[in-house]
Amino acid sequence: MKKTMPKGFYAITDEKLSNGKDNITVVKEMLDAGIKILQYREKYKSKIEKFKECEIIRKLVEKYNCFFVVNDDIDIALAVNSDGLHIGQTDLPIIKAREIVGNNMVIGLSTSQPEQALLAQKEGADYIGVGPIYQTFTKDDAGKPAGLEYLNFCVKSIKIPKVVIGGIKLSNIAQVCKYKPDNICMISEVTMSQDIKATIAKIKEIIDNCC
Ligand code: 3NM
Repeated sequence: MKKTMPKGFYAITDEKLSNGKDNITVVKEMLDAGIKILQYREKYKSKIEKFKECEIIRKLVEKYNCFFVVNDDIDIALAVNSDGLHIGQTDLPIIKAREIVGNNMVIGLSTSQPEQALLAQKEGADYIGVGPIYQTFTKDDAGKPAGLEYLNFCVKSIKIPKVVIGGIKLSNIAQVCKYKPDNICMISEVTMSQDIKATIAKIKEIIDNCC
């Protein structure tokens, strides 16, 4: 059965921005901080390295009852039986991805324009990524911010859950919260923080009242 993705803070890995720590160490800290959704996102490792990390993470998330999403690699998502797959505009179309993973896996698609969001919904995505809201240097090809205007469009016109991302920090999270998105992602604010547990506690305090 397809699991329902919880609302609230949506955590994502980024080893390059983890103060020298490896993905597994960061994931453990995030899980200890009580995250309920985790996306494994790793742009600089081989398939086998990513698969091995995902196998370890699969077991860890199980213990913490955390929803697990694999970014980009549809084969790894299937191999470790993740709860979700997150893809981008240059990956397989949603319809093809759905044919491959079946109906039991949540599929999310990154979008930054109204036409992309409308198409994602039409083609059966389970949620859309909405971003980048602000400028970010975490994603190489993030492009110019889509901004709060795009978030406003999605909140008003798109029925499937909206997962906001891109340049979101503790300092600007309140602006994003006003739109009541389903989920909020922050990568560098969390992975680069000296105390991941304390940072996530602060984030959850704010987000739990808005998502
Ligand atoms: N996707 P940070 S922006 C992975 O707009 C990713 O689809 C984006 O990292 C999108 O929280 C982004 O450090 C990077 O800005 C977000």
